[in-house]
Amino acid sequence: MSTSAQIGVTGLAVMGRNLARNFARNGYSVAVHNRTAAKTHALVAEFGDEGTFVAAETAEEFVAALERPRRLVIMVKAGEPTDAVIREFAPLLEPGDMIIDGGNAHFADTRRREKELREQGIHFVGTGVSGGEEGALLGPSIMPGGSVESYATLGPMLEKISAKAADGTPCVTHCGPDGAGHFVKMVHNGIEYADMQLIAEAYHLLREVAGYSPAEIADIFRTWNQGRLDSYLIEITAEVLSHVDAATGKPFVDIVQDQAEQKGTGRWTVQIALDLGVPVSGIAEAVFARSLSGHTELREASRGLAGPSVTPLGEAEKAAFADKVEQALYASKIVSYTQGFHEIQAGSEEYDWNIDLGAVAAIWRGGCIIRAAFLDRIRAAYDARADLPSLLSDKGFAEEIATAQDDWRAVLVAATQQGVPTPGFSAALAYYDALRAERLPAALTQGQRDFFGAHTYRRTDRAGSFHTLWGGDRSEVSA
Ligand code: NBP
Repeated sequence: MSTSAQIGVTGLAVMGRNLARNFARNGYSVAVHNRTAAKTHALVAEFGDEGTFVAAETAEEFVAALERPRRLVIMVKAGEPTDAVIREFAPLLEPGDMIIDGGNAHFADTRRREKELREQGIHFVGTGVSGGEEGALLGPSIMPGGSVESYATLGPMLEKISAKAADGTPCVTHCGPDGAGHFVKMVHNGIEYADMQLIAEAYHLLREVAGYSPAEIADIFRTWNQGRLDSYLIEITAEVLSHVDAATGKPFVDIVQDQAEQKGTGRWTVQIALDLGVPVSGIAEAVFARSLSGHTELREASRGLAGPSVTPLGEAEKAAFADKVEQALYASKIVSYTQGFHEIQAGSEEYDWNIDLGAVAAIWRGGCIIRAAFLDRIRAAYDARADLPSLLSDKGFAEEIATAQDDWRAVLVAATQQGVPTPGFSAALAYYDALRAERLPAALTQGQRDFFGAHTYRRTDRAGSFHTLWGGDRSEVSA
């Protein structure tokens, strides 16, 4: 076999197959391989005319087909299958070769794999890929980690196959060393969970409080999509809400079971945030909302619990309420992204990744699920001030929230009075109010901790740690 392919893809299920085709369509010669060879042959038979493919049946053939240094993309099921593939291929590779893992790996696994392979001189490039099946084919948002050296040759190829933002910029950036790319992808997915939950709550409010039909709500979302909420998720929400089930003639959204599933990246985002001490309450509520929806027996057992009697708004009030919901959704969205970017910043500091937050916002503008006009604003905020303490510190966002907050609060009052759950909107507002508070009740918490556990506290008026002799004369001692 000739040593000709510029890149290889192993793992040819939906993602790998489409990524391989994307490379080929962009003029690269692509070696293709899959554990079950039938998929390799099917790809070449069906799409061989799209570019240059080199089909390999065995790992040896696959490696032999790649030009040096080799660039080998793994697109298999994340977890043990990725380790199995690495075990199979690594002994066949040489120093300087690159293994690019485009699966949804946990960044801690990526760090481990990168370290092990580095000892053999192999570059392991953990790479987040977002955009699903279609993105993989037409241009995903790509979040590579790994060495600067590997990015030097790999970067231009990834830039070519990536999505392009409206201004033509490729949606790919070298996020940082080892697990940085998969970390950024993890938080991307966490933010995606939050975005979806907030949209779901907006829908729920428009349906239950305002009494709009799914088709009417679809129109409202279409209007919102013309403004500052312009995004892929808002766009597809309108599509889903306007879809009518062919079998029953009912709105599609009414015939789908209301139990949301998840694959785990949202949960990872929250777990890691807990480890890093970053309050991602909006993302956490989104993950919990999905898990609550799946507790069918618990929900069944709770059906009879008392709630307020719901009286939908009158015709005259509906449109004004919808405008308020838009404000609440936008303000809550700013908070979700504030929390997500805080987590990336904290991860970057913890692992010494030096992640450019503005560049991350820029590569999410196209190709990925959370792509949105809004991300241009975030990029501009970080471009204006790279060490921005929080997105809420950006003057533009702060002003928009200042404008939105009365409506945001009014929507939550209505939701509470009508008994419509809004965990995402509520968590976002609580976060906002907590951050801007002059004093938090954490002082009382510290007092309680000192009372039962002598955990000590710091005073507002002088330095040091103190303990009050709660069981004695309640005098204060230095701790
Ligand atoms: P899947 O996650 O369904 O994985 C199927 C592929 O893994 C097949 O090629 C299969 O080979 C291979 N594989 C398995 Br399973 N175990 C293996 C093993 N022990 N050794 C070698 N190969 C093995 O595919 P996907 O949905 O295309 O996703 C690929 C990756 O991309 C995943 O990590 C996923 O999380 C990530 N991702 C997916 C999406 C999406 O929208 N689907 C988006 C972004 C990222 P076989 O054909 O022989 O069974």
